[in-house]
Amino acid sequence: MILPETSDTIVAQATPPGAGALAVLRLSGRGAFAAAAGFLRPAPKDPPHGVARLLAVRDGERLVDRAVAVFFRGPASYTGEDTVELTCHGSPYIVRTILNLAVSNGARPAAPGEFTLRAFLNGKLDLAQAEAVGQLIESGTEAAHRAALTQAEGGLSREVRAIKEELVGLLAQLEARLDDSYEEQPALELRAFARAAEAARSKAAALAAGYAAGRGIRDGLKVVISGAPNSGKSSLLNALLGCDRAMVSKQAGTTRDTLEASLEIDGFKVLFTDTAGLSARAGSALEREGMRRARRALEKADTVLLVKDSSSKETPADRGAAREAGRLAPEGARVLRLLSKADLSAKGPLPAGAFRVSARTGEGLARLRTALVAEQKKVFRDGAQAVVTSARHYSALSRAAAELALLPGKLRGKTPPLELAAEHLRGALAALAEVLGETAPEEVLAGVFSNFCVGK
Ligand SMILES: Nc1nc2c(ncn2[C@@H]2O[C@H](COP(=O)(O)OP(=O)(O)OP(=O)(O)O)[C@@H](O)[C@H]2O)c(=O)[nH]1
Ligand SMILES: [Mg+2]
Repeated sequence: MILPETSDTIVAQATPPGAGALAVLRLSGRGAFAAAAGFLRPAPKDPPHGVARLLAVRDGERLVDRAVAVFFRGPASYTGEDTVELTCHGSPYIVRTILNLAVSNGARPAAPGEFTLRAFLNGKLDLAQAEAVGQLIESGTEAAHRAALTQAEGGLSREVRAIKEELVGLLAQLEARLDDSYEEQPALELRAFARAAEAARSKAAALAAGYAAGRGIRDGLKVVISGAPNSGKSSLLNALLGCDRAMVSKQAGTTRDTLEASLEIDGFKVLFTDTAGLSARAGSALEREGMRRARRALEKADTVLLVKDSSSKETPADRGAAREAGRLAPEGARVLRLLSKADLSAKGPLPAGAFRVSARTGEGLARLRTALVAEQKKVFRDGAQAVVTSARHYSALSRAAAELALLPGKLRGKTPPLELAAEHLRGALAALAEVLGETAPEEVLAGVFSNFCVGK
């Protein structure tokens, strides 16, 4: 058994540890009301649903605190079970004492995410929604919050369910023909069938494709600043951040270690990495190590800012840096060309897609900031649509799309192999069901909920 026992009554503090004005504790399970009645006075008998009452918390005769208690009768609660929420004073001693009282009255301490796990197992949420609850708590920017909230409210689940329903309809058509030994069914309209399957495939693929932006929305967009030595990379980082974060000097080879700094742009988290300049001839072992780290950073970039000093002619180092960026940046990463130190050079025609920037005057920085998050903004443009932010969902949706891509090959010829087509449909349905947790194995559930905090 990987998942915790679900018939017990559980208790945990829902607010962060440490002293605070107030703390919230939660009990859930068949024995939740009885456990609470063991230490609340006057002991609530048959308490009304969802009504807040101020009660005394007593350890035997001793008064521990006065707490606001709310009783929720299952299934009309977050977990779907009988639940008690207690708001007490936020002293670690009071909280510990109440937790002990709950345990001595029949509850056990909850595991991480166990309340939400129960909500999932009791059908209050599907798995995609349950995962979004964890992301909602962690969301630190407006965009991450919006993506998590849409998913928690069932936005992603609705889209996945719609694709599933279409596939179930298609599978039924196939199965009717496969079972049809008396040939009572009219022949399958292969073209219309293939069109419907393609529509479903493209919806699954489009959702999966949103992950490129979705991942950045959740974890922050990784922007790596690269280029030849002395091209103005560290100055650019400082100018973007508006503070003196990285060392700058007119000597080439100033930056050795990679340096990270995060910034919020229009509600999106952006993680900048300043790197050592790339040049063909590294003098010292330290410089070589710096460049090795710079290359490693490039391999993880979502976007590369390729910086070229506009006040000097293109050098072999500039060309080398451009080559390295193209070679090392992951597939799908964007490379933005920046012509730096614009204040020192005459305005000329810009290569397509390039930016003129100056760390000294701030020229071009606003445009650059906007461009950095433009892709992510696009994802949200159509209102509250679902964005895939989890690798698990991305993988399941990609698998569903891949299965459906194999369908057309099984719908051709005089006697198309319909049983093989049905297999691909079943494969796609199974992958989609994983997103919602309908077929998720215990290890997957355990993995999802172990990332939660205790008390959620
Ligand atoms: N006039 C002007 N000078 C700049 C600008 N940006 C950088 N510089 C100067 O260019 C030199 C190099 O700047 P850095 O920011 O250290 O360049 P870097 O690319 O980080 O250099 P390394 O870390 O050595 O690879 C410094 O003397 C800066 O003051 C700019 O926008 N305008
Ligand atoms: Mg530098």
